[in-house]
Amino acid sequence: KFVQTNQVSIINLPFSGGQPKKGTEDAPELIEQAGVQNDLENLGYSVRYIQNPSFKTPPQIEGPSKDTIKNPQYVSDVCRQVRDTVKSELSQERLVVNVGGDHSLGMGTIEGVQSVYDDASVLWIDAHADINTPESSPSKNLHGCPLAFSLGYADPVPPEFAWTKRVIDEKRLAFIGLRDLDPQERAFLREHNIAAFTMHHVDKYGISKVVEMALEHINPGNRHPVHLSFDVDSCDPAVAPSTGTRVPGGLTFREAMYICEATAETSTLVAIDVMEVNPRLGNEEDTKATVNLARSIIRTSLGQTLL
Ligand code: NNH
Ligand code: MN
Ligand code: MN
Ligand code: MN
Repeated sequence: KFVQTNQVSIINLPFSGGQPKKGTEDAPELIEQAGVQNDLENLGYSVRYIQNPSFKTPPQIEGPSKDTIKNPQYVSDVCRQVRDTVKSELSQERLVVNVGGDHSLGMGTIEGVQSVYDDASVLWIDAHADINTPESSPSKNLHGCPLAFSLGYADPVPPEFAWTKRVIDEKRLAFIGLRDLDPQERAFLREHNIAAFTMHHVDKYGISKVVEMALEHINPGNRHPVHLSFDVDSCDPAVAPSTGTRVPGGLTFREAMYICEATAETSTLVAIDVMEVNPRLGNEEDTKATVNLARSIIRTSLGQTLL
């Protein structure tokens, strides 16, 4: 069903069009410079870098009203391109690491993964559920909406996003790290019985039990490929200070790494997203810590800390 390979494609996605703070477009280059390729080569991987400089085109402000979703055409065009790039790399029997950029890119990475592995599970690590529809979104920022597109909840689908489809089933999706939900997001999670582990669950059961429950739910018997989508704001602001929507009370560095290690141990990982690093927020030390967190998420998910 899925390949065991040492070939990895790192897809740099310099994009900030899904939310209002400039800067996430600078993250991929800094994460690359932190030495990710060397890390992975030391682990025995062969690395191909894919660059998407065309994403840097500044978005025009579309939608004159505060009641409509922001930059729909720009986000849609980029995400569709991302879907195609992810699909093409996975089709060559390679693993993919998608380095954002903001989390609206997730609608593209999910469709790309699902187009090659249609039974893949998604483990979404985030303070937020990113499951707003354009209509339900209070902020009208598309980085809060990718999963609504992947689950087919946006009804009607805005014309710009007509290419998106329902590509994942609720039973193949789990969250860890949630602590900032909008009303309709909470309603979707309850109504569809989605495996949603909040920080309350992390405190109550501990990270090991939570990861075990999440993986057992979406990937019983390790029979499904896994797509790990990691928003760095899942981590505590002390751990990931340079990100656009910091929420107190997040994952510790070790809890974040534990999630990556437990996923690595299943040997079912086919794709990783590392999203929402914004090097323009915070001071130099903050940026360094957050870029290094991203680097650690990547190498740990690919086995660095396992024996
Ligand atoms: N739920 C909010 C929204 O839809 C916040 C989304 N922000 C994120 N998501 N960083 O991960 O706008
Ligand atoms: Mn997110
Ligand atoms: Mn599918
Ligand atoms: Mn988030």
